[in-house]
Amino acid sequence: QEYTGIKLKVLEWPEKAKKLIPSSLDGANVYFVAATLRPETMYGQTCCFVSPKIKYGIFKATEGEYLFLSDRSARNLGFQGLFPGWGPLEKVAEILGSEVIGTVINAPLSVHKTVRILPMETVKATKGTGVVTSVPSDSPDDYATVTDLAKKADYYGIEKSWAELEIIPIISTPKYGDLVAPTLVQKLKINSPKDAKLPEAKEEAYKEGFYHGTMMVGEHKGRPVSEAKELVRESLIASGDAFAYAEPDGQVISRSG
Ligand code: ZZB
Repeated sequence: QEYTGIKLKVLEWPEKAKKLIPSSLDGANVYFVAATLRPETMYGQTCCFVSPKIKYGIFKATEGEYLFLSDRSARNLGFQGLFPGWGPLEKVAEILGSEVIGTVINAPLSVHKTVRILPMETVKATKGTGVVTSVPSDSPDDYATVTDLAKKADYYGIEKSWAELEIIPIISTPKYGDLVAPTLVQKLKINSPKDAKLPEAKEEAYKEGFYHGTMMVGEHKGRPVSEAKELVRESLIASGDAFAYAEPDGQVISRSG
């Protein structure tokens, strides 16, 4: 799997996390790295998810630049020739997802520039970076999760407003209109982030978005998603806001990728 690793820069840590960040990181930039297959949807980010139960690390990427992701992905990244050295990135801190809930971050390209880290219980430790940026307009899982977070904000220990950023239409489709994910979630009567119909909704949203979607915002407004996808990815990589991230998938990884 070839993912795009989106870098969401930390603007402010919550109090509980501050104690866990080594002082050697004072003045350095730390980025949450979210693995996505849909770079063209980055305009619609409203938050970014971690699993409260997964143990993450902060890893040194280059001088003054650190990445927040799962151990497994840091190991993979170390062998992809993106950063100096060869081998797993150096870990400088270890933090549980639950301890970074509420972190204020910058979401590249997003209409909502400043968003929060929020909890998602269905994040898999074995996929991507364990960090998932949330696009509720086009991802049924994300829509089901933000809806649930807003409904049970107290239970999740968050402020309701963090989960209630406006969901902006970014891709238009013939079948499901301008808000593919909310439309599908309603149509399939999905009412929880653990609903068994979510994989079906995800599959359908992927297909409709890719084959029939048109961009409604950004530099490629009016272009088919199938063309915009690669263009958005390239410009995110060129601006330093993202990098290519290959999932090993059992196969040998070469240095050139
Ligand atoms: C933003 C986004 C916007 C995504 C969208 C999807 C959609 P796949 O196909 O199964 O590989 N994801 C990434 N890592 C994880 C994880 N560890 N646990 C759970 N979900 C994860 O899924 C890749 C997508 O699943 C990624 O792309 C990410 O969410 C999420 F509009 O990033 B995506 C119809 C989907 N739309």
